[in-house]
Parts: sequence; structure tokens; C-alpha cells
Amino acid sequence: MLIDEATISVKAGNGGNGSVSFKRNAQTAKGGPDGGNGGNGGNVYVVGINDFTTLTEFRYKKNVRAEDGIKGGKQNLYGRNGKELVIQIPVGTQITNLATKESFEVLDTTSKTLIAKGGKGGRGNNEFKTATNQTPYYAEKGEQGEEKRFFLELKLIADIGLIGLPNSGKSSLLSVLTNAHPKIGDYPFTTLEPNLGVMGGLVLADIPGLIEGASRGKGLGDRFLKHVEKTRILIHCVDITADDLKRNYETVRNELILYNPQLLQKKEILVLTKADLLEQEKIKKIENKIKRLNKNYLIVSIYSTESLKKLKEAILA
Ligand SMILES: Nc1nc2c(ncn2[C@@H]2O[C@H](COP(=O)(O)OP(=O)(O)O)[C@@H](O)[C@H]2O)c(=O)[nH]1
Ligand SMILES: [Mg+2]
Repeated sequence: MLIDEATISVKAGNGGNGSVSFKRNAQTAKGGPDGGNGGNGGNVYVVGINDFTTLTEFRYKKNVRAEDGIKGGKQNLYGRNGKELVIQIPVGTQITNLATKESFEVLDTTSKTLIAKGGKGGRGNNEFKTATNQTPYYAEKGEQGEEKRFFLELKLIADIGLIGLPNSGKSSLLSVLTNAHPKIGDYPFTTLEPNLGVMGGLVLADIPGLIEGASRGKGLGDRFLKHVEKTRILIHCVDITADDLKRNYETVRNELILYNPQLLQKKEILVLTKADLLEQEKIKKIENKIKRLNKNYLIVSIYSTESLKKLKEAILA
């Protein structure tokens, strides 16, 4: 399981002060009170977003605040309300108020949850006029907006694992199927955590390092295999241009068995990648061989939207 977390300070807008003012013009030397009300401070809300990478933003942006209300003006002019602030937090994030320990989870992308309330604007002196006091020299101050600190925690479990030998096109597929931007053609063992992306609400993990010996810890493969255990579906990528497709496929399957035989029970989609690099004729021959094996397979190229669409359908089926 991968955990992402951040702590943020949130400040809702202060209310604008009410104004103290009296009507003055050529006709009226000593008019009644006309101080307007201050605007309300902006609220701070949370809405969910299907992009878990947004949490990392709050490592750098630790303070967020909504706009203050504008103070009231002469001639009963109302101050404008401060703009609300809506922060986007990945769906699945647990948000805990650090002072009260109250917490809630961001469940979807449609609901908007208030997390800090803006201060009410103060009333202007016009509102304090009474029968006995026609000239109140008094207006209300705007209230302070709420100020709170929150702990944000997102636990990610990959639903789908992209497996296959190095260079089989896993990272490329992740980048075209999801919002992730993994390094393509990167040396496979440079990262210690799998790259993740979201597709239709499902988390896809690009599991690098599956080579012969991975289950015994070679090339950090076992670190990555533990992520495979949690996934529901495996997308097994095999480079269609490789010399021995069967051997490539079996090398990876064998590492799965050695690590945990139950991994073989998972639904697996065999994906022959980089189909654009091979002539149709050769692809047909390969297909004929696979058909005899009675396996679920797809032939895919990152340059063929049609093939990617079919892959998405197979994953979501
Ligand atoms: N022509 C072509 N090249 C691809 C395709 N998918 C991946 N590649 C290339 O194959 C190489 C390895 O891809 P990568 O996604 O890094 O493989 P990984 O090691 O399994 O993550 C890179 O140079 C990619 O640009 C494809 O569909 N067509
Ligand atoms: Mg890769």
C-alpha cells in the first residue's frame, strides 16, 4: 500500500467591517446614517478529484485561504462577499481536523464539503438606527473567518497491475491509459515505488523489475511483487517484436508462482505490445499460435487508439 500525506493550514475569509457614515449632499446637511454592511468572508470547501497526484501539491502549498469580505461603504453600499475557495483533494483521502480529531473521507467528485466558514460581514450603522438613536456612531466589525489545520492522508491500493519484462511497454501503456507521466524507456530499477495512474476510478500500477530472479529479490523485484499481491487484475505486457514471446511470458509467470502461487489465480489479460512495429502478416501468425493456448489476449500499440479502447474495455469489463 502506498501512502501519501500532507498537513495544511486553512483560513476562511474574514467578514468585512460595517461602515459608519451619514448622508451628506447639497440638499442634506445632516442626514441619517447610511453606512453599508460588510461582505461575508469566503468559505473554504473541499471537492474530490480523481487524480491522486494533487496531494503532492500540498507539500509545497501548506497555507490556503479564501478571500476576505469587503467592508461596507457610504450610501448604504454593501461590501462584496469574499470569494470562496474550493480545494481539490483526491477521492479516497481522509481529512482530519488536527484540533478536534474529527475526520471524514472524500467520497466522490460531486459533493462539496465546507471545512472552514468565512466570517459574517459586520452591519453598517444604518442598521442600528432606532427611534431613540437616529445617529448611531457605531457599526459592527466583520467576524474572523475560521482557521484550521488538517491532516490529509491517502492510502492507495492498486486495482490493476501492469506486469512484464523490462522494456515490454508497461510505462508507455500507463501513460496513455491514465493521467500518470512515468519515465518511458527508463532504466527499470531506478524507482522504489511503482508508478501509479488512475483510469475510470481504478488505480493502475506499473510494476517494474520483473526479471528472472525477481522473486528472490533480484533487481528489487520482490519489493514490487508485494504490490502485485493487492491487485485484482494483471495486465501482462509482452513485446510482440521479441524473439521468444512464450519464454518472455513464462519468465514473468514463473516469478509470480515463486513469489506467491496464488498470484496465478488473478484475472490476467495478455497484452502484446508495440504492434505497430510488426507487419500484419507476422501478427496473424503469432495470433494463430496464441489462439491454440486459449488465452485472453489483446494486440495493442500506444499509437492505435482503437487498440487502447479495446484494452480499456477489457479492463473495465
Ligand atoms: N513503436 C512502439 N514503441 C513502444 C510502444 N510501447 C512502448 N514502446 C517503446 O518501448 C520502449 C520501452 O517502453 P517502456 O514503456 O519504457 O517499457 P517498460 O520498461 O515495460 O516500462 C520505449 O522506448 C517505448 O517508447 C508501442 O506501442 N509502439
Ligand atoms: Mg518502465
